Amino acid sequence: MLVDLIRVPDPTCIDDLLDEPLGLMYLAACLKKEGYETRVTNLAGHSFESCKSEIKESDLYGIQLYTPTSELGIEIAKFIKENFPGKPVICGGAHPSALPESKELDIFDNVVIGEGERSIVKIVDAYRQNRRIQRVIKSDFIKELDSIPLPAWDMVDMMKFHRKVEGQRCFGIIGSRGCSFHCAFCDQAIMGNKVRFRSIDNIVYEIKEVINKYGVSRFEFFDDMFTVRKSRLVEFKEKTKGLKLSYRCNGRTDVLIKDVYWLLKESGCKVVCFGIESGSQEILDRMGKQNTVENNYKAIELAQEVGLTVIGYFMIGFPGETIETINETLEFIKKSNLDQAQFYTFIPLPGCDVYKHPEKYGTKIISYNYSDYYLVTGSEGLGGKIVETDSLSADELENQIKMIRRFLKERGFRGRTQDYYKDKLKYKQV
Ligand code: B12
Repeated sequence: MLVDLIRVPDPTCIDDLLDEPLGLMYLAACLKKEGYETRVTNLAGHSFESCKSEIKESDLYGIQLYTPTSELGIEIAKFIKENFPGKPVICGGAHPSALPESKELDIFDNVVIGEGERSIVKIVDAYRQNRRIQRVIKSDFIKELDSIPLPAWDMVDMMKFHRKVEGQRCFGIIGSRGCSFHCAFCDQAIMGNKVRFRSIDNIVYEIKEVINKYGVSRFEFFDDMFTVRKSRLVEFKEKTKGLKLSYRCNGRTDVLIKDVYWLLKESGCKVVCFGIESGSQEILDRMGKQNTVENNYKAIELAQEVGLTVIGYFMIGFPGETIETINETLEFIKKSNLDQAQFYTFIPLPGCDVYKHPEKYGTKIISYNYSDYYLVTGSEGLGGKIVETDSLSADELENQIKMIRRFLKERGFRGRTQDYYKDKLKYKQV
């Protein structure tokens, strides 16, 4: 039985080939382990028209849906149903995990909520044995992350993707799943709000496999909580000695322990990215960030003191945003010594609290056209026009984003998402 796992293209993305489809590669590894023939069809970089010819006959199709690409994914499912009649088509990923019962997903034979490693095997087993299985399957969070096989890198051309650390190709890796915070803009439908960690040994084993198979010792950690446990960082540093790692990770700015940043630095971290979001304490509180503007300043300073490059992520247009709060954010950028600032338009992604309860936040969702739910796109780096705040219309918010892009350009920041992989960006010499 051949299972085809499909990554949908994202035409709004500035670089659709930035990262390998890690989630699908995990699913492929699990299916292969159970003896199923598996293929990952990576449609990134294609238009809907050009991707059709890439889709080949198979016994079962699994499609990953993000919200802004869900419509395209549904079109691909229709294409498969028309061209390969009778073949089951199932879906999973962030969008169906948040809205599993939505009408537009009716075309799918099965919908998987959450981490798919166990569920996909259950579904494929059922089809192979001609057994009935419920349509919507809610996956349990996988407690023993070490029990999951390593991602099946051989299913895609790993060197085709563009993510770089210090100008050289890096591999995506995820050492923990879930986040214990409850930010109102975040969709936690897949990984949940309890953090589960892989053992450091298991992570180091993955790193060594990548080095041995691909000669690559550069990584991007996608974890939300990479920096929160100092003891793990100590162990990580010890166990990766001699591997000459270079990596990038996310950090939380309420970690104000200088040792932590030394540990990052000494284990090969070059860049740490903080979700700063706003220069306004009021907006941070409304977001439920459980963090302060003061911590944001301090953490940037601490990380830079040890020689890390610091990138800040910001969000514009969260409910409550006004010209004044935008100015506070710009003030923050002027005063802090960030190496790079990246701005995104706030989008109430299905699954996040603002999407579920817009009235609680005093905001209006003005579009339910999911193709417009992109955070940033195009040369102007604009986001979809999805919300308006009490004091700013969607058009006014867009004008503010344009103004911010000019501001960043004047300051020599690139400021658009994904610019960091370009060779041109000079990292600070340390
Ligand atoms: C790293 C990351 C990225 C990377 C690339 C991710 C990758 N490796 O492919 C980049 C920067 C490119 C990216 C881009 C975007 N991202 Co992003 N990203 C993340 C992040 C931080 C980790 C994702 C990851 O690699 N997880 C690890 C793997 C193992 O999980 P996974 O991919 O979700 O797959 C699992 C399940 O979803 C499920 N599954 C997935 N597909 C399928 C298919 C089937 C058939 C089945 C059964 C199961 C299944 O099983 C997998 C294994 O457990 C998450 C937040 C988070 N911490 O989870 C956001 C997140 C997934 N991203 C998000 C968004 C919105 C985007 C963008 C749409 C932004 C935009 N352009 O506007 C784009 C879309 C890209 C695209 N290709 O369409 C949202 C999704 C919300 C939503 N409702 O869509 C998230 C959840 C952030 C958030 N909390 O709000 N992202």
